[in-house]
Amino acid sequence: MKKLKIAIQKSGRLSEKSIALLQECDIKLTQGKRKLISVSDDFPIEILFLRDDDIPQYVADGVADIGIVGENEVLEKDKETEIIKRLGFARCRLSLAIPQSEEYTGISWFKNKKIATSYPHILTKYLNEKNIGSEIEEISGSVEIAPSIGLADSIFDIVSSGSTLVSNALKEVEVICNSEAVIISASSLTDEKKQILDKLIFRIETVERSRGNKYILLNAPNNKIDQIIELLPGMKSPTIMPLYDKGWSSIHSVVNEKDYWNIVDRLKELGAEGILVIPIEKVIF
Ligand code: PRT
Ligand code: ZN
Repeated sequence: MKKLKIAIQKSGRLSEKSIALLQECDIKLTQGKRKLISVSDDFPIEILFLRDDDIPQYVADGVADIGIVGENEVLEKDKETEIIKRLGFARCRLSLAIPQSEEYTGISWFKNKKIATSYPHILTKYLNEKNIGSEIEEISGSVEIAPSIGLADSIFDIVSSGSTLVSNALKEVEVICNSEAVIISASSLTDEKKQILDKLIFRIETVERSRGNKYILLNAPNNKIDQIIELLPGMKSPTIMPLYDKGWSSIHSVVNEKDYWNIVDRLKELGAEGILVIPIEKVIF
């Protein structure tokens, strides 16, 4: 059987979460991440560990069928690939920043200014749209020090918490785009590979849905069941079973972590007893 080749970052901000996601999908890797290629025994997938900058090109060329990469790299490299799934991690933004001592007068501030960046393509596109003529100084790392060493007047770079800007006496003045980890795919895959990809996406969506969900069991007086099930809609509807003790029932349902404590407080007020909350491994619809 053909294998789906998936490119992930070899080492960096995306690699651990990419591997963790595959593991949560029960795709077990048989070789360490130091190896260039890894094969999973129980799922027809082959993993290529690459630099994130190279992933869009490898996917566009068909060397890899899909890849997990930051959206910023997808936009910058602008290759023939398609974003097929957003993954919600490695969130950041690409912003223009200027020295804190400068007064910002709007986007025209950048006219005839030198901007240091590792993302010249995204920046050029943006400046052209705004009709601003600036000089772009392409550098591959430590962009944030460019103004202080006199290499540029300002920068265009990735911002997450903003602390790198602050510690370099810079301020963020324009957010050009947002980014998160995404799965990209080549525009045409064989039917066989598409089927494996569909299975992988189904597993990822199952993992996403299962996150934060807990199984809850409790005993409740029968006259409070209606009010209790309003709090516990469950996946379809809660299971209710009579207890040996007349007038009492056992209720089973699913709750989400984020409103869990509020629900437990309300359940206690309604007379629920013996509340058990159990982790859920997977929720499959
Ligand atoms: O070696 P390789 O080329 O594979 O890795 P890399 O060094 O190019 O990339 P890496 O691992 O640093 O980042 C991979 C991806 O993570 C990026 O392409 C983004 O999609 C995403 N990401 C999320 C980030 C950040 N957050 C981030 N904060 N990438 C970089 N940063 C850097 C940024 O360059 C700046 O220097 O962190 C600094 C800003 O962070 P704050 O929190 O101080 O604002
Ligand atoms: Zn990189």
